[in-house]
Amino acid sequence: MRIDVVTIFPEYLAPLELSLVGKAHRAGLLDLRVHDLRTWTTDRHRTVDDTPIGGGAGMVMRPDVWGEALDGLLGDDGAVELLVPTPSGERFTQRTAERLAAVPRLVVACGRYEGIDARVAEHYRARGVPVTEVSLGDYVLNGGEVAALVVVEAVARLLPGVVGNPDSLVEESHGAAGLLEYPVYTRPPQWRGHDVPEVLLSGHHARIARWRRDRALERTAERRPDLVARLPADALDADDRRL
Ligand code: 6GU
Repeated sequence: MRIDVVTIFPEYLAPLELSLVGKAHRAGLLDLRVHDLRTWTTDRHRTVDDTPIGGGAGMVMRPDVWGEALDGLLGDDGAVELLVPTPSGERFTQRTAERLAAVPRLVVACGRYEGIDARVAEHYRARGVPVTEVSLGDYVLNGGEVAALVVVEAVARLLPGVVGNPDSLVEESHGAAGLLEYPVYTRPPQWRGHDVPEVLLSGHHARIARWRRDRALERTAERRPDLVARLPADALDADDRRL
């Protein structure tokens, strides 16, 4: 998979060279390219923004500069999707990450200031490019760069070969079960007066699975009642309902 990220702060994306994503990049599992938007400016001051038409605070990113950048990167590749991080986007979830992991090419356009002129998304949609505006959650960041880090990491770890043991992807929070993950423990079995739950030391696999399921349900009900409400009708078995 190829991901191009366009930003006025390419250094912001440097952490993508670390850890699993960096390793995937070096191994050729992920073709990741970070571009400086100012490369596509033509004026002496390399201007990327201007005042909002209609008035108001802040600055808006100019469509002409973004147009030059995106024409080049999107080309006429029919298999590329444009992703625009913005607090006014649709919520970015594990389902979004799963969908994007199956797209051969992504271009992530990081806005700053009050955002990118709305005609940019409109223009590429009209040209047949799938455009998705995504938000991380209900709070405001200074620009799309942190969201680009989040999107690249969430998507890259789903690509074949990136996470060493693919079983790690099966039981995690926001996975297929629609529940948060159960609590996990390692050695030592006693630490500062806190014991690892007895059942986990029992070697009884069915009882361990039941205990983990109960804890996942309990935790989800407590912390994320919205997720319990959205479970499909057949998601709870007879044992689950005891809780
Ligand atoms: Cl994607 N961008 C910005 N600027 N702020 C956000 C966000 C994105 N998601 C939540 N807050």
